[in-house]
Amino acid sequence: LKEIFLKDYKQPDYFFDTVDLKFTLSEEKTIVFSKIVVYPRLEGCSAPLVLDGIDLKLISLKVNGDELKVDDFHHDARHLTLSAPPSGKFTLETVTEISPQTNTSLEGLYKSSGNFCTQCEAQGFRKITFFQDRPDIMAKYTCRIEADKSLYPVLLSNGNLIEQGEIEGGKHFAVWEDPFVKPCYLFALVAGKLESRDDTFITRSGRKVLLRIWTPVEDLPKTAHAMYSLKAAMKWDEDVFGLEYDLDLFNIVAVSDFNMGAMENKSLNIFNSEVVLASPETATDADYATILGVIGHEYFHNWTGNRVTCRDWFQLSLKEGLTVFRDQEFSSDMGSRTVKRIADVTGVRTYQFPEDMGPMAHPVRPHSYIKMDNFYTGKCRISPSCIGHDIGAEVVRMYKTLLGAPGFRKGMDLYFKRHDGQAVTCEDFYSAMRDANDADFFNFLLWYSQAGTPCLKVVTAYDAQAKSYSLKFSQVVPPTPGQPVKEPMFIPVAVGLVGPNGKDIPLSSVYHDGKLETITKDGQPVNTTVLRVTKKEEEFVFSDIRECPVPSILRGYSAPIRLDSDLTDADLYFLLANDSDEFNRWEAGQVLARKLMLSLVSDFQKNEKLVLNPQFLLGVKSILCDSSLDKEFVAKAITLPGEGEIMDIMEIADPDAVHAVRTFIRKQLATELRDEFLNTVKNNRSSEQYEFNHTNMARRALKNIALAYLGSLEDEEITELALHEYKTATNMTDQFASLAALDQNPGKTRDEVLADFYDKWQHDFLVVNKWLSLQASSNIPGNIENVRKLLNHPAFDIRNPNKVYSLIGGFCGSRVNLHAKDGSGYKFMGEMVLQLDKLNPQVASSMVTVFSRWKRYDETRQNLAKAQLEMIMAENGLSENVFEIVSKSLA
Ligand code: B3K
Ligand code: ZN
Repeated sequence: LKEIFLKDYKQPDYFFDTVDLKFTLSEEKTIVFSKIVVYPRLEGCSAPLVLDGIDLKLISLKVNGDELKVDDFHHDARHLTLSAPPSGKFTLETVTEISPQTNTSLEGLYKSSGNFCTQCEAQGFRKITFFQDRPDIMAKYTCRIEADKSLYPVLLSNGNLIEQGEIEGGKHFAVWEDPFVKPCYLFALVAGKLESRDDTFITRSGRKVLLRIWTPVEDLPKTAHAMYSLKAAMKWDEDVFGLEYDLDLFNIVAVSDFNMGAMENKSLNIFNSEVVLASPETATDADYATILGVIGHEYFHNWTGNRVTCRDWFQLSLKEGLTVFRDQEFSSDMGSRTVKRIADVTGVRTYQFPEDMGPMAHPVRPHSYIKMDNFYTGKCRISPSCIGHDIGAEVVRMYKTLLGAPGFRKGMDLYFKRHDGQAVTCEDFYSAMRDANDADFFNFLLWYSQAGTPCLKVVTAYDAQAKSYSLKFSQVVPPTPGQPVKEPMFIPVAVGLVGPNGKDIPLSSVYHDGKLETITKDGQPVNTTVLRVTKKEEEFVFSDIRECPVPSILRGYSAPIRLDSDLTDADLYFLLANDSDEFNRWEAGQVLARKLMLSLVSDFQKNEKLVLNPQFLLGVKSILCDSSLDKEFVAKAITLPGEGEIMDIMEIADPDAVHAVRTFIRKQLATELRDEFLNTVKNNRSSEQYEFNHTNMARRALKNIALAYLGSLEDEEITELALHEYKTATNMTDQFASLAALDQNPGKTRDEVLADFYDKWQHDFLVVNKWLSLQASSNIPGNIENVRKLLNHPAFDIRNPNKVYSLIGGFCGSRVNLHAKDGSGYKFMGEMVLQLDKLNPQVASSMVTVFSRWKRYDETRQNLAKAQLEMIMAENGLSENVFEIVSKSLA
């Protein structure tokens, strides 16, 4: 098992000019014919040509039309090496046999529900044919597909359809030509029984683009929202970045077996059906929002990823960070910016920060990897709504924070001007941003190379006499594997000062580094300024501040760090009520909640009686009852930080205490605010037809969080209410929320309503997955038994990633059951990882991640988790994916 290092990157000795592929698909095997025009990078090159190839049967190998002699090449389990290729340009023809039918890894060419499809990123193309499987090999492709016409009436690949017709024996063929150069990870092929929803989009220069979303015929009605999302994304990219689609056809195919969310193959995006299909009856608001974001994401890759791609996989963030940033912005513009920001920051805290604290901690641009797929971080490790690389998006966001929207746009324009059609690096993006704006980014590049979440401490002081306000920053970047000592980072800190009247104090200058800096914009004072914190310790002093303000620091979460300020509870309540930066209003509530939860956790551990701080209760009440606020914002603001987030800030993570405390606070709030919550439910019911718009979604979000709080009370009136909501629901958002409210309390009603839900929806596998995941993630003590039973339920299938993420991944959602002190949760996960690894290493490795931070727990749990890791490590034939995570965890 080989570790690959960034520092070892070398340009390839040979480039590929054109790649002509032919696939003959059949039930037993698939034959892949490939004809590549190869040329050396440097004239007179005599280096061997090394091709990647895994699980391929080589049938024939020709150079310039002649079959190669056995002595002239070497073939092993991973490579095909031509020891002395001809000098100059030559053609390389291979014929290989593969077996998509038995490919359960869902990487390369495989079958899903009777249809053929591909997944090549990051390194799946080598499972299709012999190739230099690396993104800096960019070539022009044609692809001919031959298959049985009745079984596979639709044959798709990248680019334009240039020919199609019948062949004898009931077969037919299609030839596709992609006019753009691309790396092989963007190659795609689909063959099957599919129908399409068609629409058109006229680009701003007048090009008419045919848009087609392909699914099995029965799912077509559920593609309307995806089509809406696609058209919205195409328009948005033109409006915001001036980027237009570049072909006459754009295809999306939905498949039910897919390792992650979707894949941006050139003009043939392949999607996990979970992030395409939606109807009001079967999909929740959250699903609708995810679909919008993922459709946007994959579409935006056409420029950021496809037209300009990565030189090597270490540069993943070049395309993923940037494209996630773009989809975040798109969703913000389509809905509520604040709510989207809150959701994204919650994502960073839930997925990125924990990773930064564990053995897989790595910089945005890793220095090495064993299996690249392990480096797609964020939600994608555990859920099909993966669009990976949230932290990379935060880095891109910082450019925009520093440059402003127009400056950022200038940087993007220059990036495309310089690099269209190229495979480039993170520095190239950095340089474009810098050069287009003549900007001084100091040591900003450290964000790409230094791992760990920086912690920024702030000490504040008001000098009434001098009328000045000082912020003293000190930063620490914690050590991570292989990086014991860190340098201070360049942290953009957006700051406003809120006066006693609750309004922002206009700021015009700040004293820093011995100089007075003007911070006006167009000659006018500003409400928010971005401080450039670059040193280990550093002070900024605002002058002419006539009254003692409360500072609003890190507005909009201007950098992906942990902030530790000396603000008092009173300051935080003040910000919660007054901050003009809505994100920081929410954040003030979160900081208060984190402090409260931590102090109750310590009471719990000391066996003391838990008492809820009355001021916190009042804070929640005033937000809940403030009708001037956006309802979705209220829903977010009254949601407590997750259990994982609290465990992360404890010295020794204690899942039982954190769960007990979070449950206690929820129940207390529900008891004390029972009437307010009841009114909230009653006043926010849906009366109209389902619509995906912010107002309606916000109303449902508020109603359903109120119902969730009430559901924590084990009381008959509430059960009746929730049952009523369940029965009268006209959309899945409301139906599922009431089911989840009832799911909190074990007993007859819960069992009945779960059974009823299954009865209703057993024909719809996406809805059934929600049912699996709700039960699996239940905190009911001993729920592991139920989860084990569900493994044998007809609705479960271990070969389908979505089902695994729902049931096995869902189980990990219950911290108390996963970390049960009898070791039952760990044992279960250990068994599952081994089973999954034989079928699908990518899915297995996403599950094994639950063990990676075993050192964060008490000794008993450490020993139990370590035993599972060792058991997995001892297994023969472990995949590279799982090996990498387990070995790093044990190191
Ligand atoms: N680029 C893909 C992710 C591929 C993951 C490979 N294991 C999807 C996306 O970025 O949306
Ligand atoms: Zn992506």
